[in-house]
Order: sequence, then structure tokens, then C-alpha cells
Amino acid sequence: MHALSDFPITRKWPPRHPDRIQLYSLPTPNGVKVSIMLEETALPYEAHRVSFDAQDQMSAEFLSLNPNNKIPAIIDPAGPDGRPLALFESGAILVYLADKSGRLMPRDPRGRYETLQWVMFQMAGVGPMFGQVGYFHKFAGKAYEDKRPRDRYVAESRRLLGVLERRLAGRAWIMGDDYSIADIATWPWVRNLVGFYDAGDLVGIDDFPDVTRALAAFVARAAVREGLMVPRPADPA
Ligand SMILES: N[C@@H](CCC(=O)N[C@@H](CS)C(=O)NCC(=O)O)C(=O)O
Repeated sequence: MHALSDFPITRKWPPRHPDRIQLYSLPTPNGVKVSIMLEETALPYEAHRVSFDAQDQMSAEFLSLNPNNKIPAIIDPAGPDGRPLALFESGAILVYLADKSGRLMPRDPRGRYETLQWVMFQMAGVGPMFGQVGYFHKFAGKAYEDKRPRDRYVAESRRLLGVLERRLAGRAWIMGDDYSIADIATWPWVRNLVGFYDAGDLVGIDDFPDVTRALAAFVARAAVREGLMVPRPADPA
């Protein structure tokens, strides 16, 4: 597709600023990864709200961009070849925006692959496992009498927190002194686990002081505080 208007999603969420990156999202732990990255890098963007209440993620227009019916997704009107580039999966979007901006990812190949490794660790482990804790502790699964599924995900989440804790020993951030997309991928999920899911006691978060310290440093960042609010109420539905 050669123009933004070629993308069917733009019929449901018309761009007001077609020259900016179009973000389709909600302030969930996966959604805010991308808005935080956009705020950190100051890349111009326009946010559109994908309402789960309205099942927007199942609409034909949304599915035309992400057949996996999940936020976040983006269209960059100025992709690497100058043509629009559409992307879903928050990890892929973080890598793309790091490459586009030249920020928040080491330039040397060794550091780059190490950062990707921790982004993958979040995508394949932290996100899916913490999400299951949410399901069995806060949402429908909490009514199940059999606590074995919940306990399994709690134990796995504790194990993952332990991996992060050991990684952070003597490091400010996951990649050391430099804040990176590995942090942007990870900390929204830890924040969600102890905040929205209210599972801090369940996973024993106090046993992970370096995790708690890095999370506090993350949420203190101005760009993070901004990104956590996107889409804002004034953004078009
Ligand atoms: N691996 C995907 C996961 C995205 C995801 O799970 N998004 C959730 C919100 S955090 C969603 O859109 N859920 C809507 C649905 O499943 O219908 C990513 O990181 O982008």
C-alpha cells in the first residue's frame, strides 16, 4: 500500500495528522509500551482509542491491520522505504521505533542482540505469565475453587521476577546504565502485576528489591507518566 488512505483501518479511525505515526491502542501494559516509546523518542504520533467495550478490536477495519485482534498496532506513514509501514506486536513495534529513532537500543551488535534477548524474555515470559496471574487472581478465574492453576502462574511469575532481580544486581536498568526498550517492554507489566492486578503480596514482591527500585525509577520518568495516559480522553474513538 502506498498511501495511508489505502489502509481500511483509516476509515474507522480517520487520521487528523496523516504525516504522523498512527497508534491504535489503549492504556494496557502492552499498549503503553508503544506510547511510552513514542513519548521517550518524541516521534510525532496520533493516538486512536480501540475500545474493548465496543469490541473495536474485532472490527473488520482493525483486523485488516492486526489479524490477531490485539492492541497495540501502528502505521508509520513514512516507513523505511518511504512507503507506509503497518506493524502489530508490541515487541516488534519497539524494535522498529528504536531503529527509526536511533534511540533506546545499543548500536553495537552485541548490545543490540542482548537487548533483543530481554525484549523476547518479556514478550514470551513476563507478559503471558503475569497476564495469567491477573486472570486467576483478579478476573474470572478467581472464582475457581481449584487454586492449582493460579498457584502455577504465581510460581512462574515469582521465578521470572527472580530472573529480573538477579539481572538488576549492580545495574540501574536491564541493560546496565542505559535505559532501553527492554525496560519499556518489562516495567509496564511489573507495574500492572502489583498495581492493577493487586498481586504484589501474592507474588511476594518485597522479595525483589531491585525490581521494585527499577520500577519506581521507570514510573518517575516524565515520558512514562505521559505514555501511561495514552490514548487520552480527548483522542478520537
Ligand atoms: N503479544 C501481543 C499481546 C497484545 C495483547 O495481549 N493485547 C491485549 C491488551 S494488553 C488485547 O488487545 N486484548 C484484546 C483481545 O484479546 O481481544 C503484544 O505484545 O502486542
